[in-house]
Amino acid sequence: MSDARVASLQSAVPTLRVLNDPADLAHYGGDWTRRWTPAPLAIALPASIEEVQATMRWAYAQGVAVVPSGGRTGLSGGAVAANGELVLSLQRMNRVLGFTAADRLLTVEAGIALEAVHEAAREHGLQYPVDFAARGSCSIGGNIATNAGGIRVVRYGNTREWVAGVKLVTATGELLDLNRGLVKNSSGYDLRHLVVASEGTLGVIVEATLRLTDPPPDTRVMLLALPSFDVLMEVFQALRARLPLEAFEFFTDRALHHTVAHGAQAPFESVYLYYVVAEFASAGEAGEVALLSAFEYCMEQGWVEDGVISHGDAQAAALWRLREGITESLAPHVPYKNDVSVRVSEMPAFLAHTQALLAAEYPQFDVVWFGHIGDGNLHINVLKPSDMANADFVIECERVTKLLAAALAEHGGSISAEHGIGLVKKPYLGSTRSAEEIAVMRGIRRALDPAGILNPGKLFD
Ligand code: 2HG
Ligand code: ZN
Repeated sequence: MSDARVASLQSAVPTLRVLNDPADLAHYGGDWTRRWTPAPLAIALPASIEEVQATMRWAYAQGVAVVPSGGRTGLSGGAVAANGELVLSLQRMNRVLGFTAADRLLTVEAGIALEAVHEAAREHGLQYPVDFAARGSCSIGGNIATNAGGIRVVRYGNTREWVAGVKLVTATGELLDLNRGLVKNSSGYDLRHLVVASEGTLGVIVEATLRLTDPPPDTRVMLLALPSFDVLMEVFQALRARLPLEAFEFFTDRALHHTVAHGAQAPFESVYLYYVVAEFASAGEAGEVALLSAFEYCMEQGWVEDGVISHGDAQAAALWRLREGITESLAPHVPYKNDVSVRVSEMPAFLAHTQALLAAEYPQFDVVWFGHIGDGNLHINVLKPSDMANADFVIECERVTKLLAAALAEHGGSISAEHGIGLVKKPYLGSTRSAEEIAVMRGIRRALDPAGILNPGKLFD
């Protein structure tokens, strides 16, 4: 049956590269969650918009479900194909298509890696400021499909702010050219923004036009060890008031434990409860004076237990590794991930509430907290005890997520800050969105994909 379908696809789109040997199905059918067993029908690797359109026309006519696929670095199961879907990988559509200096706009195919976008922007003396650790593997299409955030949101905002245009192939194979790089366009619904964070349920993103901006003149990185989260929030406000903040990230002693065990260099002789990695734009002597005086101010308040400011790129990179290496260092421990957000002002209360809750209910779990302070975004990774079976661990972690969802409802937060809902958080969407809102979302999905063939089962059923 599946062979007949693959043959039918191949004859409908003769130029399309189609893979279906077991190693490719396993490779393209999963993502970084590694929770579902990949079982796609086949993998389509189009090289042009026309091939994407022809593939969608075939899928629509045949009633075949399609999973749009980028770098598959997602952590919510949004790109998993475990039910005989056709994976439509944008991997071969990874070119830079053009740059216009007057607009400061870069047009790229959706399968291009985030890091390649950074490089292309640099070649024009500009920057694309969305950035995070998966930059080398993730694709811009996936970034848009999840409204990816990362480490510079406090200064530059999420991916959404930088998308000036999107080309989308619909479930029926039509091509929509949304917003076309315009700055002002008050001509009805902004469908481009609907596509951002749609997780592959409204169409296949094939091309994006991205805004670029000036890079900071020079940056310096600071690592601080702090005694408590309340102090950390004081430091955040004091530094933000005094310096041009580019990033303000935190992690706990447990996160440091894992990155050091994974090969990172311990920054200080002692271990402390909380750490901040902050980056600042710093130009010339005035920048240096402002940096030192802000640092001294924090010391004088008695907030800082230990601290260091980077001198040179190598040291800055080493300090960043302590934060950016966390996900990789946790991977061997089978982490169950939560990616939540509350208002920045609500973070201390939310953290105190949930830390106490988890310590009381789940003392056996190693829970690793880190994230993006300036964005109110906490990553809560629960690690599997080595003597616990995988299936039991997942059941326990779903309970943890239920506790978190209830706490988030109380604190006015969201069950997904930047990773998306996918399969992992689908049962908890209702803790963040009202029933009426979800009904509107379903209606929008039906309008764009009446047969429900695009990424079915993701976001909501
Ligand atoms: C990060 O901020 C990423 O490093 C990954 O969003 C978070 O691994 C995680 O839980
Ligand atoms: Zn993050």
